[in-house]
This record gives sequence, structure tokens and C-alpha cells, in this order.
Amino acid sequence: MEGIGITVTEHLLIHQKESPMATGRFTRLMGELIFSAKIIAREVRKAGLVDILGLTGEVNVQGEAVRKLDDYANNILIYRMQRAGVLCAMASEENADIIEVPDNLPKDEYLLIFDPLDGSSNIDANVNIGTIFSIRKKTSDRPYVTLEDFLHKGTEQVAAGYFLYGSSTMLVYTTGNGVNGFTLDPSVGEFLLSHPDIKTPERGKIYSVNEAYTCYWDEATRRTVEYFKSPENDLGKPYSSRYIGSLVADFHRNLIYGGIFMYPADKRDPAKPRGKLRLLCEAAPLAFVVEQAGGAATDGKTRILDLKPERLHERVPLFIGSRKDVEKATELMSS
Ligand code: AHM
Ligand code: MG
Repeated sequence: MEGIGITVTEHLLIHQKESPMATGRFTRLMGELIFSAKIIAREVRKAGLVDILGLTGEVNVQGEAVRKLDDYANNILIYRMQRAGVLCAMASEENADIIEVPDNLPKDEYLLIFDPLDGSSNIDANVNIGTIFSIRKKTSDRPYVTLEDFLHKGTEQVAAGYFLYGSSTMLVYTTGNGVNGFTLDPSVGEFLLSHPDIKTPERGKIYSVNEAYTCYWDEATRRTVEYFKSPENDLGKPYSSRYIGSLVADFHRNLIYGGIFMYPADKRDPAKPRGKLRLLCEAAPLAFVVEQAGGAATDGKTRILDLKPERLHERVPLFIGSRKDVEKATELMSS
């Protein structure tokens, strides 16, 4: 009989069997994360029909207005993942502090960091949004979790990826052994392996950056962006400009087609020249995915996965995508 393809659950179980040390806890963690994302996807699908669009009236830890769907996604993830029995703590883009698993619930050694609904400024316009996640293990021997347990390099991630709520709902993730993409078949409610072993082109044809901020950039950043627009670049013609303003969507398009996404540091606040995107819940997980797909990610100087955060919500400049494009950007940013 013809099957419908490999489900993400089957895929996880196949890989679990390959690892003699595997106990099924990671599979359990992913199962719960996938279920939470299906609930979020369902709410995103009916967002125009029910009263969950718009702002909640609250402001998150980054000083940004919290949108209702952000809030909903955050709450679902916290509620379900706290009960998965495999985590000891979480960190969300929407919460100032780490979120511990309460003592009355079963705990284990995994840590989960997430951006519940990235690209939320696009929600009201029906543009693609996503959930980004990073999975780590607690490495300290302390019997309790502290902020310190989260302040580690991206190289320590056990797995990372994202759910993209677009024309279809996708899951793209890595456990350090390549990248696989799954598409939700709404008729059976399962994620099916649709993009096995994703490899991003070595050099792309797309550059993605919010050029409105050129006035806030330094000379090196301007030169770097000019390179991708120049007919004299290594591609021999200007790259195409594509910018959605929704990181997961911009990243995913460039991963598939090849290209570079840039969110450089800028001087909107001259006292704090910095990037906008967060190291732990945005840059590091996507850097893990892109490297596993053959691409690269830097902050303009240093490999993203080698950066050790000092704060939970640390922001970094980000240059991410096709390897040769990121290498060129890093060279121009340092010259
Ligand atoms: P968010 O997490 O509050 O949605 O902010 C992150 C988003 C990214 O998805 C996107 O790449 C970036 O902000 C766009 O910023 P800008 O509007 O400054 O170009
Ligand atoms: Mg975000």
C-alpha cells in the first residue's frame, strides 16, 4: 500500500534507535513541542476570524507592545512544556527571567529557549510568522537552575529549529546531523518529511536587510551592503533584494534559495550600537540550522555559535545564510 511518507514522529524514533544512549526524553520533548506548535498554527490560521488580533496593551521585556497571538503562543508553550517532564527550565523572548519547572511537576535535564512568535509585527497583515527554538542540556551539577545555566555558547545546543506558519506550516530542525524539513499535512494532522537533508546554496542571489536604517550604519556596514548591490561583486550582478521583516520567513526563503540575511548593528541609540536580534532565542538556533545546511552565521566578526552571552536577552548583529556570502560580508565588515 502506498504510504503518505515519513512522519516526524517516525523520523525521531529512527534517529533515537541510532543512538545507544537515547532514552526517549528528547523524542518526548520534540513531541510536546510539535503538539504545541500545531495548536499555535491552528490559532494563527483562524486569527482573522476571532478576536485575538491586535495588542494586549502590555509591553514585553524588550519594551515592545505584546500582541495577543504572541501572548497566546507564549502561554501555550510554557504551559505544555512545563508538563512535558523532560525540562528543568525555559527562557522565552517574552519573559524577562528564566521560567523554572515548578517542584510539583516532573523535571529532567533539558533547557528550552524560544521565541514564541517571531515576526509578530506582521500578524495583522497575514504575513508569515514563526516559532524559533533552541534545546540544550543543563551542564552544571547544581540541583537547581540559575541564569548561568543558559549563558552558554550556541555550540552547546543539542537541537534547534523553527516552525513557520506560512502558506503551509513547516518544521525545520537539526540535531547536529544535517537539517530536515517537515510540512504539516492538515488532512491527517501530521508533519511529513518534505525537505530531507536541506543544503543551502554555497552562494546565493538574494540579500535581505532593512535598508531604511542605512543612515544609522557605520562605513563598513554600508560597504558590505553595497557589495551585494554591485554588478562588480563575485556574482557578477546585483543580488535581488527580499525583506519580509519576519526573521523566520526571511531566513527560510534564503535557506532554500540561497542568499544572505543581515541585521547589522546600528546607531539608533548612539550609546548602545548593537543589533536587534537576540543571541539565545533567534541568532544561535538559526546559526545551528544554517551551519548544518552548509551555510554560515557571524556577527560581522565572530561565528555566532562561538559567542557566549552575558545576559539572557543579549542582542547581536547578524549576518547569516550562504557560506560564501557570509564569508564576504564578514571580510568586508572587518576591513
Ligand atoms: P519580534 O521578535 O518582536 O517579532 O522582532 C524580531 C523581528 C524579526 O522577525 C525581523 O527580522 C526583525 O524583527 C525586523 O526588524 P525591522 O522591522 O527593524 O526590520
Ligand atoms: Mg522575535
